[in-house]
Amino acid sequence: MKTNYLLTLMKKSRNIPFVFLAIFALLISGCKEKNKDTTTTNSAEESKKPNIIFIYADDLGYGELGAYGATELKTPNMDILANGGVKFTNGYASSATCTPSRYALLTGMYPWRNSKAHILPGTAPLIIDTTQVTVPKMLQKQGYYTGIVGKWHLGLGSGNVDWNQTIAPGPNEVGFDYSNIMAATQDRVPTVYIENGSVVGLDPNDPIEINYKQNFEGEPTGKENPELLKMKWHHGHNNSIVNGIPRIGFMKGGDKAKWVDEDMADYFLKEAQQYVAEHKNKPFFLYYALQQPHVPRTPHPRFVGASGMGPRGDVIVEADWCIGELLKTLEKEGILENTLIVFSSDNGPVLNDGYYDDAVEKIGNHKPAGKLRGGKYSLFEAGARVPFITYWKGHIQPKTSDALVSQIDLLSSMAALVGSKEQGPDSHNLLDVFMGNSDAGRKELVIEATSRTAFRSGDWAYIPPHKGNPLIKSVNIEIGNDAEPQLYNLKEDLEQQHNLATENPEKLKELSTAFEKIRGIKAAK
Ligand code: NG6
Ligand code: CA
Repeated sequence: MKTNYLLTLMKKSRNIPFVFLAIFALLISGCKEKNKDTTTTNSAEESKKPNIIFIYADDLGYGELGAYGATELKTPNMDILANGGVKFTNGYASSATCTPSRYALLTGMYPWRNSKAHILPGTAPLIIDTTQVTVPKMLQKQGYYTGIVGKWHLGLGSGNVDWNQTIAPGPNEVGFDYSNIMAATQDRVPTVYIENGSVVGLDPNDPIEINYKQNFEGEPTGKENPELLKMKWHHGHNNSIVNGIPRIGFMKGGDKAKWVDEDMADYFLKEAQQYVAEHKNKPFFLYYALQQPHVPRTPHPRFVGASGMGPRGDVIVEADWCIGELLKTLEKEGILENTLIVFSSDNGPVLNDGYYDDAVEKIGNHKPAGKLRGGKYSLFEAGARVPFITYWKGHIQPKTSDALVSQIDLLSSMAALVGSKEQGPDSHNLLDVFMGNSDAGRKELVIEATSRTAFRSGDWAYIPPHKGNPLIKSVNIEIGNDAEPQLYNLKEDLEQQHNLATENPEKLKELSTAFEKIRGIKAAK
């Protein structure tokens, strides 16, 4: 329109100076309009900041999803995410156990930098410093409402928690506006939900006491009262009995507040759905930390027998259903296309993790870790390489990416997404990779497993010498210990069957040097 007007004017007019004036005027008005446009776009974009949801499974292995090669187990909803988003084949948790991985996910800091980041008892104090940058804190500053629903396992209080008073510091002190959590794990006391620092449904006349060293007089235990058990313990897990399931740690009181294990999936799902519905008008962050398929595996009766693999498979089907229900809620509320979902797991798979629950007996041809060696607790690939998906309907195009990414990178990447300059100490901004626009992932990554560390660089994996048993017999998992250094080319040997340390001393030197530079000389124990 403007150009046509200008041409007509030029043709018609013989007054040259007037034409120049007109061009000048139009250019200025064009610029102004452009500026105006940009301002409008910016504020529109701001009010449209995407919601962010982390869905974080507990002990779900690399090979557990249909989209990652599982044929015996059906995971249609996880597959919707994997096949509709970026499915990472080299996506890592920071550790092969829970607490350290969760610590790194939220803080962007390697867990081995914090000597307290190990599998915690239910009585452990909070291990995130309240001054530390965290994903929810960073998002709060960008106008997000932030919430966690599900497993916490990062400690609560500052030591000697009184479970009958407000429990703090906890999630609400490290960036979450809302929290509804289990303190540690499903197999550890206290077996109660804690909402914004208060035990849900606590009867003040039946106060809760917790002790991880000794039992309370007269209280039954898994060890002494096998007749009270509906699930038998295999190793560990023989302290207090709750709902017929023996746990780690001793608990007294709080009867009415105790969770019903079979209802836990429904409970957390409902909380997550309600949270989403209540906060849909503001950008929100939700950390939905599923408890499955961690022990004790207690599917709701609706899912018993659903997998043909016993309780472990059944709770994966249950978790998959929960994800489907949450997706439906996002769709119903009209916010699915304005919500970035990151799906992953805190560590690799384990079958027998301390209870007789048929996980080993009924596994059939299912390969929880796919082709990977090891499992939970392991420095081999199955320990920390996990399903890792970014999904954002209409914004992320489906693809499979081989880029090396870690959950530790989410802090700096989410910061970049929402326009924050904050960064985690070890967190790389890989936003382009998470959005599927680039495959330039990390060059290297340190992996942790039960206080030991190893290294990934390019296609190579290096495991420094570690003393100790190469196999944890009770769980039947090779954890990567060897007196000699190990070096694997994962491109040619994903299964880690051929140690090339002797054959390729140059590569070994290259990786061990790079590893020690990041990790420090104390790396090899
Ligand atoms: C181990 C438990 C295991 C599990 C794990 C934590 C025993 C013998 N084993 O100590 O069952 O609870 O801790 O798992 O008690 S994690 O996924 O939270 O790291
Ligand atoms: Ca775990």
